[in-house]
Amino acid sequence: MADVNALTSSAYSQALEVIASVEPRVAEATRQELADQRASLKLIASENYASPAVLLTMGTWFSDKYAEGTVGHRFYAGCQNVDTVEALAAEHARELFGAEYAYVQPHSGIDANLTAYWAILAHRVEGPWLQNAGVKNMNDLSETEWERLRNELGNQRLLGMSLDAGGHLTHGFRPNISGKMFHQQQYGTDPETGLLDYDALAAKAREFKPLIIVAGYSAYPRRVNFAKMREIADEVGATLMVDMAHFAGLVAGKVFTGDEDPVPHAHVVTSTSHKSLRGPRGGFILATDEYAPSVDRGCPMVLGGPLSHVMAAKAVAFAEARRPEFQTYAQDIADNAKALAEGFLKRGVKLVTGGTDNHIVLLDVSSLGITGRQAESALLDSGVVTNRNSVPSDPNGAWYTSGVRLGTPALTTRGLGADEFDQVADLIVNVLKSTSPGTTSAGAPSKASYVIADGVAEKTKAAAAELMGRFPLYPGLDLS
Ligand code: DSN
Repeated sequence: MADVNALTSSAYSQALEVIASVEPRVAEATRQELADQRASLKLIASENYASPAVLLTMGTWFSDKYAEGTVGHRFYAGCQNVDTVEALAAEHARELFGAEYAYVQPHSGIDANLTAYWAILAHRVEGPWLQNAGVKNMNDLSETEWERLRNELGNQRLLGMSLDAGGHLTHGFRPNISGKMFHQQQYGTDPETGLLDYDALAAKAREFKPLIIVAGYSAYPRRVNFAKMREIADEVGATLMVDMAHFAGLVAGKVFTGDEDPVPHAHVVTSTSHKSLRGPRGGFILATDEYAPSVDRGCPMVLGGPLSHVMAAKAVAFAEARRPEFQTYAQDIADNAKALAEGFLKRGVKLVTGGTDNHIVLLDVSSLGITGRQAESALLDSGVVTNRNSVPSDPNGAWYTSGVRLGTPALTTRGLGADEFDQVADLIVNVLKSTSPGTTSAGAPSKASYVIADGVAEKTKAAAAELMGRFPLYPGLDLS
């Protein structure tokens, strides 16, 4: 078999020369991005490193093709090759997740969620309303009827997990469009344990009677019982939508099975392809056959033209995730998160929910006397890339925060194991304990500025680069 590393090296070296011939600064930034990603500890829970095969698939002339519509049913001519890659991506997704139907066109997780919301509204509200009115085509509605339908669509209810409990902006957060297009209510976590309180959620659902219950999270470090969520949805007549963007890799890799696998329990599942699933940047939707025809209308009713080059890369990534080694990878993600959490707990750092059983570890840095923003900045100076995050009922709000979210998918891809994640915890704790709040230019206490004890950032940066040097990113890829 060909030496993939050598091929990748020459492919990228030559590609960068071609780019440099037009705009050398873009070629240089691209080289620098690789150098930076190679040297730093990437602990952003939603990031990963896609394989060279996935990355290379994105850089082709599929980018030049319009393909609005669906496979075999396009609004443009000449889509035969797009049909091939879109059908392949959908087939791999269905097989990988055991889904009845897959839609691989969404450009991102937010696009996937918006498409899913409109599909559910179309299936549950618009379709029955039109049928009731005896109207086949929306364009045949009188202005008065149209106004009534719009009111009906605009008066639906959504129940989702609150942002500070770990939910996503698109799960009904008021400033987000999802919090404006629906009457929304939010569920949270138990104030004592930080864990999802299914009884409180069920009580809220009974009272609020939402059309849609959204499950899933972007900063909750625990597993969810989707069978229980479906029971609650069924009891109140709601559609259960699960946003698995963060943990799709753990579902694909069979770490989350049975009640923890959303696919058999939800009506509609949305996801991204680039987080723990390790594919190209993009989104996709899985659904039961019942919801498929409405989801299929995503483009051009909600989405712009599909990114055919990214759909091709999704097909490659999903094929990779169907290999047995992906299951080992997914289990390693969860094992490494446990090791990382243990590393913090034994060094006295507080964790939201007291630990993890997925890929996320959420540090509560308030007891260290700093904000999440100060912690994030001090860590970045030290070669550790993370993101600040709210903790439940965060006194510092969503901008400064009291938390730092960490995730293991990326560094697990580089091959780090439990011992190295313990070392990572040690480096982070040392930086955080060496950081103190700074002051504003007027001398007032600041939630943003910070002071790191002399030499700590430099020493940590060197240790991070040394550790990363032992686990090279894209080994063999030489751009010199
Ligand atoms: N930006 C993603 C994350 O970091 O979790 C969610 O949108």
